[in-house]
Amino acid sequence: MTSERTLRIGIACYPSVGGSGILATGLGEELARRGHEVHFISYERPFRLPENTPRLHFHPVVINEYQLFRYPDYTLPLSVRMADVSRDHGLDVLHVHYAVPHATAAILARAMLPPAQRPRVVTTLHGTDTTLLGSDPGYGPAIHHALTCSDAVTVVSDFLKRETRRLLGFNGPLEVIHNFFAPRPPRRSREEVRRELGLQDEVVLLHSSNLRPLKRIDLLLGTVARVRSPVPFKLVILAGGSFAPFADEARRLGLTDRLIVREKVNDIEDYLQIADAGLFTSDTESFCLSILEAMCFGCPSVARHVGGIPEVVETGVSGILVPPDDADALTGAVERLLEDPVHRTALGEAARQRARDHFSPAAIVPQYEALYRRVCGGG
Ligand code: GMT
Repeated sequence: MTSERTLRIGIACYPSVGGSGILATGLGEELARRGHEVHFISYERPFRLPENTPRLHFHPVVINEYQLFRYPDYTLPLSVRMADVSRDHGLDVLHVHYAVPHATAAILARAMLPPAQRPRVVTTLHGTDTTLLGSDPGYGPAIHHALTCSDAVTVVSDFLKRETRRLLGFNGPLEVIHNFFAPRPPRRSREEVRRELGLQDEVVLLHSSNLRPLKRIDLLLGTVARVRSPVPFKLVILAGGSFAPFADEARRLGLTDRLIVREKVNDIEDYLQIADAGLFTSDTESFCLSILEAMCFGCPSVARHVGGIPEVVETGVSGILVPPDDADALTGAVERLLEDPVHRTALGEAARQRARDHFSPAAIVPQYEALYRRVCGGG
């Protein structure tokens, strides 16, 4: 903690399994650890947010479902809660993660307050808020408006900065602050987790995601099905959603005995610690927090050279990136990692080092603190 005044910071995010919520939760925790007062505002307690932690508070948004409305509205109750928390706790900054609907609600909340009680609004774009919703004519103009009205806008990669300019036509200042991950100590030993998964001497290939279409689970399963290697291995999927829609395809590809699926895992570190290599097949990622989570445990990943992933992984050094449309290259890279444990360990150690040097709380959180102080007029 520095000798500078500590800040009162509101954080709005999605509470469920998802990269932007994980990042926002980790940031709040780190800010509280550094002496700031942090107030989370969301419809549910973010799933990784610890209870009973000094300076860390949670304010639920209550949504009444009126028969009158065909679609329940979240933006207005969220904005009212943001305004209440800002006023009651004298927030300096309202930091909103994922533009829709958080940035719009924050701008409205600020406008509802008298000038002396208005917090500064910082918006962090995470990915699909630009790349998907940004080009949707039903959302784009509202997102553009909220960005224009924010006191600062950050993006999680250079890639996302370029896409935000291109897709949203937003010409205001955009600051790149990469994601970070602060792993918690695993709750169980490696042996316990391997036993739970029924593993003997297999190498563990890990995939973790929300399984949405852009994660390309078809390509993930197809890649694993094509692997020809004498090395025994299992694909462990940590699914942020239901795997049921993919079960038939997995069976058709003969992967039933290869595959271990765990849905909605809270203690992700338990599984990360036993991962030998990661496999990520997304069509695009603005950053890919899942790859970083694996890197923190010395696990190198194979992924497609898309979006912001090359900012996270230096190919051939801390992981392997392959041309986006080369399915054979994905399989080849997996086979190489399976069969060459020395290379795998070298990549994994470089990945762990890179995560520590570039994407740790120590490297990233001071960038957010400096930004908050700047928008608050503190230099
Ligand atoms: O779009 C998603 O996959 C979910 C989204 C989220 O909010 O969880 O992920 C985005 O934000 C993450 C955290 O900044 C990034 O690591 C992901 O790459 C990004 N997803 C995409 O850009 C597709």
